[in-house]
Amino acid sequence: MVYKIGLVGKPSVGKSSFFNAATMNNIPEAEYPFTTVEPNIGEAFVRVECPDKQFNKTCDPRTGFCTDSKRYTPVKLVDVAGLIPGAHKGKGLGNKFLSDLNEADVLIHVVDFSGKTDSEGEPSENHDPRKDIDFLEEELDMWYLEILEKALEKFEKQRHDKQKIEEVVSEQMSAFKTDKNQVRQVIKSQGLSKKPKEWSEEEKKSFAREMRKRTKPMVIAANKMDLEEAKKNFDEIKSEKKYQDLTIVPVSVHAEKALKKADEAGVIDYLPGESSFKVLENVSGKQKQGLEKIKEFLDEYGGTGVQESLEKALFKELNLMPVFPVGSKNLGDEKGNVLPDCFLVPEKTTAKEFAYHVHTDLGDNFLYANDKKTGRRVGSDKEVSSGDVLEIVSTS
Ligand SMILES: Nc1nc2c(ncn2[C@@H]2O[C@H](COP(=O)(O)OP(=O)(O)O)[C@@H](O)[C@H]2O)c(=O)[nH]1
Ligand SMILES: [Mg+2]
Repeated sequence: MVYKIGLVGKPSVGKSSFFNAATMNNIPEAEYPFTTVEPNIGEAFVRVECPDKQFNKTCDPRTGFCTDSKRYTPVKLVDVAGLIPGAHKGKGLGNKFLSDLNEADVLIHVVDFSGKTDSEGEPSENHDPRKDIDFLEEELDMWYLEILEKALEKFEKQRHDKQKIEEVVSEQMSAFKTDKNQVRQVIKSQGLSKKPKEWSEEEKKSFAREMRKRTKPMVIAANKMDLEEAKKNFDEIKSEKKYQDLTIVPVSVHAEKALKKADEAGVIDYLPGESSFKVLENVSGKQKQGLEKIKEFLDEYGGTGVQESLEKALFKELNLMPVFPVGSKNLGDEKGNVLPDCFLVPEKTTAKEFAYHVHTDLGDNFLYANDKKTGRRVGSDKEVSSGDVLEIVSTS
């Protein structure tokens, strides 16, 4: 499966620009709301360490690409329509937004840290980015709350063959990919009574909030960090207790785009996500100045933040790890391609579950796996590790 990352946020924060920079497509970007009406789905990449070097080989990726053992592995990126306050009531493109959102495994909330756009995405000065961070969370929480209330109504109306509260709620919230165990855990963690009738408004809210946190993991892309005003906001918010638990990445989508364009034009050598680039041609004037500014930015933040946002979403928020399935001969498939595939799998995936990720038949007929790095046999229940190279041996 290819994971899907949803780009969310109010209009004019740079979602489409981010999408373009990460996918290098060209769709409209502008300073007016709702440029993006249909969700745009594109391919972006996350970097993982490729094991080819350890085997003294060069890999032949079936998808994505690999440079110097940095394997760029595909993910889907969705540029979701801009969200404005009240979306859960269907304001703006609210309902459409919410249904697109359901399809994303993880979100990147793009926030304009420069404060130059107001809550609705119109030009402004000194807008507080905290408001945007808070509003998106609240908007999502309200949406979860509404669904919870429907579930509570259903629960109270039951007559015969009563379902448990966690069953009713998890069914109602199935679009969030939850289950009754998770719902039960959340009820417990919030210290809620066994009788939902007794839940106060506050308790319902805290339940909704906790469910949202667990089912919609999120990275905050603090965008427009190339603008003077953004730095102060960033430093302040980063050190505030209220925002400590959030994953906030400093980003300049403009810098990423400029570097990719200069790389394409052969002016510089730049690999997405790197903290530096090499100038290849004699540059002068405006271009030189522009590149110098970007260099300063990279020196300060260690990258443009675009790549880091994608990678934090998958590796920090979703806790995924790369595992490489190979055939029996020379780390290749039947055509002789070396390390052709890279799968991203959740933590605690067992060898047999991994086999199912690769192919249902391999899972059904699983015997054991060979760990190509250690030469050891791996049993079905053994958990795989990040960077494993596994040959799956099956009966068929
Ligand atoms: N300074 C600066 N401006 C940016 C950056 N990213 C996007 N913008 C500008 O913000 C405006 C809105 O961008 P757009 O991608 O259309 O936002 P969307 O409505 O969220 O999709 C455009 O004028 C972009 O050029 C950035 O990294 N730095
Ligand atoms: Mg847009």
